[in-house]
Amino acid sequence: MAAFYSFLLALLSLLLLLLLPFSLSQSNPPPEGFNCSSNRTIYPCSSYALFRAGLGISPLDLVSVGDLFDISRLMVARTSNLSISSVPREGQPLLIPLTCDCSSSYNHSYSLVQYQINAGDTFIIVSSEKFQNLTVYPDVEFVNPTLVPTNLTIGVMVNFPIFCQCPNPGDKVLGLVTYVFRPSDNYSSIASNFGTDTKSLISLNGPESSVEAFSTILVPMPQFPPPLLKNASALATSPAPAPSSTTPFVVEKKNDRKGVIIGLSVALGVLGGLWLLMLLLAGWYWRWSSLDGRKRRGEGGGIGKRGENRFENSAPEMKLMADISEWLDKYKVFQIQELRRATSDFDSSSLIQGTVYKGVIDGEVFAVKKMKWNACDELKILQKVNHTNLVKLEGFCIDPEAGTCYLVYEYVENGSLDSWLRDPAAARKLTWRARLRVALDLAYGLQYIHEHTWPRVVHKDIKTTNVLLDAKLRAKIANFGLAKTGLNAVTTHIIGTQGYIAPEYLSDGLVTTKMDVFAYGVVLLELVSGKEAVNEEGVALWAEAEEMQLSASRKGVRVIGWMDQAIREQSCPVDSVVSVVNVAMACVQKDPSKRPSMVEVAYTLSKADEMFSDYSGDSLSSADIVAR
Ligand SMILES: *[C@@H]1O[C@H](CO)[C@@H](O)[C@H](O)[C@H]1NC(C)=O
Ligand SMILES: *[C@@H]1O[C@H](CO)[C@@H](O)[C@H](O)[C@H]1NC(C)=O
Ligand SMILES: CC(=O)N[C@H]1CO[C@H](CO)[C@@H](O)[C@@H]1O
Repeated sequence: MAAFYSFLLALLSLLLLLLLPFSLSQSNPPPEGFNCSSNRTIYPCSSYALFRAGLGISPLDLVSVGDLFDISRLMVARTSNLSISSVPREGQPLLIPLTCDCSSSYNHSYSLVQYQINAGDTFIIVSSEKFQNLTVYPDVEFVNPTLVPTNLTIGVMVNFPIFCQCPNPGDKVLGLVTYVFRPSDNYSSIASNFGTDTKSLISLNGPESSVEAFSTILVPMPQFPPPLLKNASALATSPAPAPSSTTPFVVEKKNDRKGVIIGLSVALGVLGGLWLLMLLLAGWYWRWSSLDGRKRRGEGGGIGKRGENRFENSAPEMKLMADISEWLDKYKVFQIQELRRATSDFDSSSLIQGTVYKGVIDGEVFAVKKMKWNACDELKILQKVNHTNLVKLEGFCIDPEAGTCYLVYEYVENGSLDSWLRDPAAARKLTWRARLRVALDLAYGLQYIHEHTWPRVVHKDIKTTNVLLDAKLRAKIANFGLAKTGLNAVTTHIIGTQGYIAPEYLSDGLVTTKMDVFAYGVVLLELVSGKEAVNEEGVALWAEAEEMQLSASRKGVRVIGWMDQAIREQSCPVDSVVSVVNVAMACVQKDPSKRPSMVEVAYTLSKADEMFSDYSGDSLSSADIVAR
């Protein structure tokens, strides 16, 4: 009998062993995190996380905490009941606003935060130390299926799924706070810290005895600020300005344009403020839809393979309550009436292009871009950047009734580079010297966002339609609408999309600064050739250029035919043109690691520019180019 049982046991173990690999390979939901629950409010919703400033290696000052969660210092200050200039003490509780969404593929609710991997980072270190256990690594692996956790490349963007949950429809709460239960905590102290009761904690999280140290629990927040933060603000250290080494504005020189608007005082109602924060945060989704030729080239789709896009389909329809009439951080908040007056009620005579209108306010000209409210995501990026070669955002306006949002930019007189290159008369005015300057301006602008912002900003949509020329034909990069957020949806196979998009992004959805370098290389090729990034047959310019370089060695006459007629007519130094083509070809290499950084590009091009100064007047000839 005993022999029979042991036989049975052995059989069972064998079965188990055989089955195990199958059960492991199935994508079961990760063990942690909160399940989406059918009786919750429709996702997404506004939620919060309690973060403690400066614990271990996690950030201390408001700017760095904001950077970690991809929100502004102002938002962190607002939801943490602190003044914007305050410096939190170590361990001070901060309330981080999140947009909580349900992923139907995992049946878990998360707020995805993008994080760029630095040296020494692992999923475990970042989730347990930087994000203080607000998420755990199995879930991180789960939402980043294409990344190998043991082989993370520095600079790669990773989604960290911060745990969160939406309240039940009937609950009278402002939101649920994701709270990491510390060994010294108990339900009654947490309840009194958030102005709630232990009963609600038990019903949300089960009995206190079942909660393990450093696991996450949900705490309802019936009022703002919760008692915890009322006390905390009293303890906050004096209003010394945030240390400048951590602000993203250190490198560039501030120019005192009269349009620069600095205002700090904010008089938002608390509720209105929270709604605005939610609004600004919730824009994972937005896509740029004006000013460009994407429609013309069928470029609308893009690539939908990446983890972050799983959450992009459920655009929230939130009612906007904010009636904002004061200054918000660095930006002027415009009134809708003001913008209507400025643009003759958005009359077609004021239309510049797409949904961008020219508006005159107090004698100063602005460009006003009209978009759906969730498009305001661009604000988040733009408030981190300030450079002469980037189009400057001056302010914004939210029209809650229409659900629209307006971004107000400096007006850049001479329109897009694209329109200059396509019009033969204009292209002639854009001399080689001017083109070289444009190339340098763009290189400086990109170098700035790649090297001097943290986390690094990747523009993701560099192309000639997003390059604007000012009165002196100096270039400025516009449209940060796609920056750091994903493209969406399905059209992977449209050839036209490949015009500016780096191969590794197409195949793996990799977002790094090197994808901007690639697109920049294409812009250089356009500057030299005057051609579009994709021709009528759908062949990418960079592919054509590669071919041209090959045929050049076989003495093809095509090289000269390939150059822009408008600059061929003018005399210009051959060396300078050739070095720009060389830089362009280096930028469009298929292997991203072989592409130069924008620092190197800017250096090389400035040499080409110097070459121009020494230029004595040799004109370009076919023999010269073919010989090289
Ligand atoms: C996160 O949890 C681990 C235990 O799982 C703990 O050792 C660590 O200190 C926690 N991190 C923070 C920042 O509290
Ligand atoms: C790690 O990643 C790099 C680049 O992504 C790749 O070349 C290398 O083969 C990978 N190594 C392992 C052990 O997977
Ligand atoms: C800086 C700030 O917003 N402080 C507020 C914190 O909360 C208390 C109580 O509601 C307010 O009186 C403070 O003004």
